[in-house]
Amino acid sequence: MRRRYLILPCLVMSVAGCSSPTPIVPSASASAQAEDPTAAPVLTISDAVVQLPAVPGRPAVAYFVATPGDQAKGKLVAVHVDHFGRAAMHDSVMEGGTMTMNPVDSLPLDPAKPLVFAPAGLHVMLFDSDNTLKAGGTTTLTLTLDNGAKFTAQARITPPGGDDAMPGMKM
Ligand SMILES: [Cu+2]
Repeated sequence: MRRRYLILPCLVMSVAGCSSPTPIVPSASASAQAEDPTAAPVLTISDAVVQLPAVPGRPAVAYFVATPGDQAKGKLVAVHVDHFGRAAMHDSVMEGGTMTMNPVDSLPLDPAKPLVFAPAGLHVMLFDSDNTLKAGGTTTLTLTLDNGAKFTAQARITPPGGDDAMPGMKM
């Protein structure tokens, strides 16, 4: 049952040369060949969106849905979005009528429960933009699990306020 845990970091590393010795796990390459390439992915990302800030220099925010596959285990520990220097997972909670945000270090994967990042809930704050992204474009969202496995998706860039926002419209 630990197969997938061992294989995915190997795939990620293959760019840098997976043929290098892996003394920690001698059976890793054999298991990789036995892996069914049509097997359901551990994590499927959908509805990925990066919402640009209303005020330049303020953080952007990313939303998406990450659906764990039947074999999923471990934790989501990091999110990266291309063109941003730093990303942080947050959760929004109501406290005394005020919405506040708490940092989230990790989220356990549960096959029965999609991780929904959406307004007023879980979200990803994006800092240190290189200011090249424009509404209507796309960028790459990367999720990293605690075992080092990475999953990517293309995220749509939306204007401040999301798809419904029109130029000059106050949200
Ligand atoms: Cu936040």
